[in-house]
Amino acid sequence: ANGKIGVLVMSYGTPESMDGIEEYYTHIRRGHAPTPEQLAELSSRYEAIVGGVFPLRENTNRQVAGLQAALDAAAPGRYSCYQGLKHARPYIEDGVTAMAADGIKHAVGIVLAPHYSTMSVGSYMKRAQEKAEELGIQFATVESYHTHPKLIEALVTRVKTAYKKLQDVQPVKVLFSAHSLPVKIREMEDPYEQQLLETSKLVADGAGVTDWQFTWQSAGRTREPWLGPDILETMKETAAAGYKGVLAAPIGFVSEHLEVLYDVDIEAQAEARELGIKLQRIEMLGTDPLYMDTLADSVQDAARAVF
Ligand code: FEC
Repeated sequence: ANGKIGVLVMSYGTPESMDGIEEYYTHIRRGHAPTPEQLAELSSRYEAIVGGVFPLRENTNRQVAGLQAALDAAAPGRYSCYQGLKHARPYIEDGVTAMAADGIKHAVGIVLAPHYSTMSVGSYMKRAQEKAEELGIQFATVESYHTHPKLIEALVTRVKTAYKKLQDVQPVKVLFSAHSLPVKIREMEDPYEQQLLETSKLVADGAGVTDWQFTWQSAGRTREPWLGPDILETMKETAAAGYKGVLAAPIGFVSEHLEVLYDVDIEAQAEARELGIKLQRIEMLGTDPLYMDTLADSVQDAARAVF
């Protein structure tokens, strides 16, 4: 047996190449292959983003390495990180299998997304726990870390920095955003919306911002209703109300990937030009030491509570 505590670091996952988009999209759609039109549309979004075609993979690798370093600094030799992706290889189950192969008996799961929803973090954890149980690993979970003081501090700094870049345009409204989910989460007493509002308020207060709103982004392309208003709609209303600038703060995400580089930097930016207002986005957390410490603290708290 291996006395170390395994840490399953989970993230959304991204295709490995343009050829891998179909398999990835089929996995997201729970085994239903996309139509040629849907596939072409998603491929064109990946082609359009800057910073490499699939930046999420490298970003996740760096975050996992950063968390390992933060844990090594806090508790030398005690933790060993493994990666598990929701929709791409290495899948969540692959990560748990790798831990078992190394003789790990105790593990903590954490997702690179600060807010809990049964449809997001909850579904990662369900898969991880099922595999862990099958392989005889005792598994503890970090459900959310959306109010961790270091996470808030890192976001406050980012909002302040981006706000300064909008000095020449007034008035400015801060738009906090996160990935939309189907409206049906409201019937499940899901904490997602409440947690996102908590983070937004703490960051706004910390940055001394009074003019802010929470809005959704990146809603799925399905027929069921998704949580709104969408950021593009909110931008229209904001411009109509006389604002000259918006500061986009996608606090539901921690990395630069399609939902930020396309949905905000390309789509929302085009909308801003159309509306004649200025849009500035905060920098994503990436491997900010404050974020790495947030993850390391959360992992250690979960391990202490259970093992
Ligand atoms: O850069 C990349 O390659 C991946 C970017 C990416 C992230 C991400 C995060 C979240 N999603 C969440 C929920 C849903 C639901 C559906 C859904 C669909 C997609 C599609 C792509 C995609 N998501 Fe995603 N998501 C990312 C990418 N997501 C591509 C498929 C095409 C499209 O609709 O745009 C709908 C599934 C269905 O059809 O049933 C629901 C949530 C997050 C944030 C939390 C997390 O990171 O896990 C929630 C990054």
